[in-house]
Amino acid sequence: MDFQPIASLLQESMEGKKARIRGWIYRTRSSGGVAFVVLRDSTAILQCAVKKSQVPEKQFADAEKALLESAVEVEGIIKKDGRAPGGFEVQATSFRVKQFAQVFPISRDQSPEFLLDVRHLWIRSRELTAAAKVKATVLEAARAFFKSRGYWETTPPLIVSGACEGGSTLFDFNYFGKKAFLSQSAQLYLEALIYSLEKVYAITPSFRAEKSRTVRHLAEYWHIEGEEAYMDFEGLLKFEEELIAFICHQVAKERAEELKRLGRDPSDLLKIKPPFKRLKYEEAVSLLQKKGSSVQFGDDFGAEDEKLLTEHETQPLFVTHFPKKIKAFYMKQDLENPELVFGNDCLAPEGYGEIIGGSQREDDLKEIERRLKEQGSDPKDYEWYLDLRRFGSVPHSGFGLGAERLVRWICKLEHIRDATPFPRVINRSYP
Ligand code: NSS
Repeated sequence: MDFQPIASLLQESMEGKKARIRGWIYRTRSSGGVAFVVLRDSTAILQCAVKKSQVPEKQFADAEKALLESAVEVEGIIKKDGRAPGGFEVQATSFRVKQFAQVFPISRDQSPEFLLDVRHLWIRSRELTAAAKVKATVLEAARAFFKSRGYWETTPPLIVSGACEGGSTLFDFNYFGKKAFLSQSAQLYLEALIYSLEKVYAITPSFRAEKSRTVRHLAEYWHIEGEEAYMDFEGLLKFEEELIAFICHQVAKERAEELKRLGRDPSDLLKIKPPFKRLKYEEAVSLLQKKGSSVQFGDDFGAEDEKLLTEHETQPLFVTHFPKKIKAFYMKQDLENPELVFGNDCLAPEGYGEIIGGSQREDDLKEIERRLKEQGSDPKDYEWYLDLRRFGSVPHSGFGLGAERLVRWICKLEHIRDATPFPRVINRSYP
């Protein structure tokens, strides 16, 4: 008989059937000749009642002795039991310990810093496991959505020679004696790829030397980026909202258990529905001022502003038409109002804030050279990128979605670090 996933045993029809499971000890206690050992596998937890009279003597002694996280194989009969977690238990006929674990360093009420030091063990927790499964489904759904729209998945480089999002958050390193950087965004490379593939996306790590500690910044995060030839700003916003809605629906359908464990009602996600509300930057500034923010036209929104804008919303919303001065050189200017650009942020509701940054791209060579100079960059550093405007330039648009930002909102996580197994934040690269 093969080992069975625990989740497959937690149903009425299994009552009285034989079970063979393996996992790790999640909880354990013994009383009056019975060891109650709760086992955890990747799917669920299940209590095993190991009775002294039902198993060989040595196995009972092992069941009493084995500590948390010991690796165990159990055979027995499934019984309904209202007192057991999940409503079922296994009455063991065999209990084999594969490895006796040492005393597990994690117990209740430990500090966040300590839990980060033992992150390699803490990722076994049920909450982090649930968030990891949601993230896997988010990535799978994103790929499925791009595929349904005829996009090609591509593999842009992570070692790069220039900035995409400005120099202040670049990590540099010695690359065969020359300075090189870790990529902040695949955008410029995706732009190069549209001339052959037209619709492209990439899911890659992006790196940002974020010098402050916040609940929504990582130094290394997974970036879901798309770029499409001939797509205008309107088409871009539609694509973004449909992508977000599709991902939310897939996660609600496939990960309902995990969402509930994390405190998210899956029906919240099923209600996410385009079109999302749109606010021009200027309107957003007045709204914020009315709500008491000190933000002025020309300021970038901080986390607090985004919270004010979204805390009472249940749907994501777009902020569009930002002032040129606060946005990257590659965003196309609004010809009706040349101080503004066709850029957008998509903000998650309930106070979570920005999850996407996107824009229609400037496709005119002269204009983009001018913008580079304005922001203090030397167009010579972007020669290859400018070639894209010399040879067959067409209107195009694209965006970047932060996977952990999205997972944070979907899973209602307090801190973005729990949307990734080994978070990289300021001063931490261990474990
Ligand atoms: O800087 S962005 O707003 N835009 C870009 O990088 C574009 N070059 C993307 C593109 O058009 N292809 O970042 C995009 C998203 C942003 O909305 C966040 O969701 C996420 O990337 N992001 C981050 N997530 C986690 N940690 C940090 N530090 C972070 N920075 C951005």
